[in-house]
Amino acid sequence: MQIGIIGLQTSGKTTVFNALTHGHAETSLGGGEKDPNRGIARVPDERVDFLASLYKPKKITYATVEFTDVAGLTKGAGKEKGFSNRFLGHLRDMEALLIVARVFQSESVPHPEGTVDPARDLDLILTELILADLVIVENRLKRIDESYSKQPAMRKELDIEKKSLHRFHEALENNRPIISTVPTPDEVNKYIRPYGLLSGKQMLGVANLSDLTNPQETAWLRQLEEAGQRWNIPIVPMNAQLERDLQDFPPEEWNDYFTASGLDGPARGRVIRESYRVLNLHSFLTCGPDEVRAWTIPVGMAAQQAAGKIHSDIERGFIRAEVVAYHDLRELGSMEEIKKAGKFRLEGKEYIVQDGDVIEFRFSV
Ligand SMILES: Nc1nc2c(ncn2[C@@H]2O[C@H](COP(=O)(O)OP(=O)(O)OP(=O)(O)O)[C@@H](O)[C@H]2O)c(=O)[nH]1
Ligand SMILES: [Mg+2]
Repeated sequence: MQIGIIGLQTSGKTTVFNALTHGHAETSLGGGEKDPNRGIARVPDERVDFLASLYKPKKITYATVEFTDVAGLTKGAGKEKGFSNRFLGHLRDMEALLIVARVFQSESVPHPEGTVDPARDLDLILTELILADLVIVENRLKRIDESYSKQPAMRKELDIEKKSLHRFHEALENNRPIISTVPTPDEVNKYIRPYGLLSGKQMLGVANLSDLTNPQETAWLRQLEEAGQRWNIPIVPMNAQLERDLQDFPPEEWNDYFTASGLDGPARGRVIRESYRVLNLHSFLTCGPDEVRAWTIPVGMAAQQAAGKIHSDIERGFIRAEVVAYHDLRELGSMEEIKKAGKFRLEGKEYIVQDGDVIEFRFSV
């Protein structure tokens, strides 16, 4: 599961990337196409922490999300020929986009639009994505019409594709992203990903701010949140620079810094959890003396398929799942107490796994 970080130049994409992945990628003052930074972020999970305190396992494994920090977008880049192939290539395989909008003010960091205005920037980014997608969709529609005579055997498939692309086109012409048409998984796999249609990806926004005790920044944040509502993009406020810098200090010392900038605490966990939510993912847990682990699955996945995340043998030889709800375990404190209280469930292969289920799979091969 991969998330691409995009935004205008100097919005703080690399700083956000570093804060999320504990990275040390070089930040800049804008300009130039660089190679993307890639990194893994651990999903903070108090359920894993609690299970680890019970089992004292040899190994603790959290769920992860992979972030890719791509070079900055510029105004006008989505028009006519669209984004560069390099830029699109880096983003094609991403399942979602994390859009960074700049709320912080800084004399020493030039803003590509001359002034700070994150709501305008979000509109600008969405407009560029929509324009770039329009170019791609229109070209593809032209090609399809040519293909009818060249590949008559493909007619049925081309008809299906054309119908989807027309739906996308209508949204784009009305200045709406493709994601607003609620694309089917088939449309994502056959058209949105291979053609690199960026507005067809799930989106999440980060408001990169420095000081919410400053009324000007608070006002900009409000405007950005309103713009986010119009585009249906959730916005998470984050002081990325501070979070990046505090990583080298013990968490006990963090509080005062966040309070001073008008925030409750780090946003890292929330950004990662929101990423999970927009991607429609959640976790089930396994535990024992060897390992306590969170496993990422799509919401709605049945027990047998979920077992396949651990090993294909367990999926094939699936007998049943022994399931304990995390909150029951937390309340009762141990597996023995769970058994006494009868909170232990046996579930079959069709059972829809819930977020935080603690599972032991029974299987035979
Ligand atoms: N004052 C202040 N400076 C920040 C903040 N976030 C980032 N910066 C600075 O802004 C500059 C740009 O940050 P980057 O993270 O490199 O921005 P970017 O979006 O990756 O820039 P490009 O990759 O060039 O498009 C750097 O000098 C950062 O140190 C912040 O919250 N406050
Ligand atoms: Mg950068």
